[in-house]
Amino acid sequence: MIRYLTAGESHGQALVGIIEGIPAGLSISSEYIDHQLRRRQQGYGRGGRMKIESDTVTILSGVRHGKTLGSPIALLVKNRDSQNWIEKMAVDGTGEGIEKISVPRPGHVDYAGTMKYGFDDIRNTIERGSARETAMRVACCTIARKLLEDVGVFIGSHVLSLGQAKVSDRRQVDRLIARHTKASCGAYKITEEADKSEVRILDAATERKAIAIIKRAKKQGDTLGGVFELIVTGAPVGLGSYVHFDRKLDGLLAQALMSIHAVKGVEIGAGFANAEEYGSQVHDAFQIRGDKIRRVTNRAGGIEGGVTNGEMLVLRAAMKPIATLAHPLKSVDLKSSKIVDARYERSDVCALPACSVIGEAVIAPVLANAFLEKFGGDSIQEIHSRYNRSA
Ligand code: EPS
Repeated sequence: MIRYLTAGESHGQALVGIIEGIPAGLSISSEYIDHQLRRRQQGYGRGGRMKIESDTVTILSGVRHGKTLGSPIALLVKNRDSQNWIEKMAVDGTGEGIEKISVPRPGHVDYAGTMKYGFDDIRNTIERGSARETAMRVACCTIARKLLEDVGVFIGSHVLSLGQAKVSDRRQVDRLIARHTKASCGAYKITEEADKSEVRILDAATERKAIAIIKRAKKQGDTLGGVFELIVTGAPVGLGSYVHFDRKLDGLLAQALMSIHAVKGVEIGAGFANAEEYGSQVHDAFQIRGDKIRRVTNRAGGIEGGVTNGEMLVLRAAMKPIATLAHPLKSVDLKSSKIVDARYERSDVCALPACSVIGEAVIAPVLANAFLEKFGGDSIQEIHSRYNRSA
């Protein structure tokens, strides 16, 4: 099975990752991963750090002549900004003379993390608590994503709402999705379409409104979050399981999404709206389309009982506004116990577009594992022959 680990502090020398369980023979290149890293850096509302970084991956092991070897794949993404943090982030020495941070930002992990580890400097928590770590997650997960694409499973995303700017005509977006998901790369076409927008919103009027409120939030020293939607096409019936709680695909997908910094809500299909309706308005009736068993609607979001049902997967995630505020809330100085303004640390006004790219990435290993559980093998050729035989 695929698993991965990341390490690295936000302003340390580099982020590193190891992903293992990727079968042999998968074509992969650093350019392919870099494209996803670039996408993660985009979006209207990002802060100064993204002007410094230009994330690129170095593949250190597990790939030879463009193909995976079945061995662990080690990855490296350098932090360009680390040049400005050499003394503050030095591995050696005592740190004498380096200013310690004692004022936590409400909403960030600063307070809880510092209490947990008994630090006398919140910097120790800030560094690993930062969403910078998601750069390496995207790098690792993109390899699992490539495996899915090899067997025709494509992931896409778009932003549904950003603060109060909400896509009002859902039907228009659904028509666009229906048109685009017919392409051979399915849901990825949605992502390419969303990438044309600085806020990854598919509807021009909402896009304009979103950009305007980010500008306003910036002026006010405030931040914004929102909701993004993930779409997966090409997933066959029967991925995941209903037989045990920790094998249910919806639960596993929700865990992966909830693990992204600032994601505080996950919905499968029309989850919350379904809760307000009668069952007859919610469940997706069967129909025969051509020679295929299909559904009239897809309110379940393509998963029933923790198992894919052959329809497109639809998931949504809610990101809270970033906790670092230029116009800060009240905090407490842990050294003096005095109430003071929270510290401002350079940050983004809105990172929702990046978050949707990270969402695409983190669900890839979950789906790839479900796929490998059913059709797995040691090499891509073996997987293809097992999958084709099942079709
Ligand atoms: C991020 C890098 C960070 C932040 C952001 C995400 O860089 P820095 O801390 O140097 O400004 O821009 O992190 C947060 C929003 C956060 O709250 O930690 C990145 O690479 O995505």
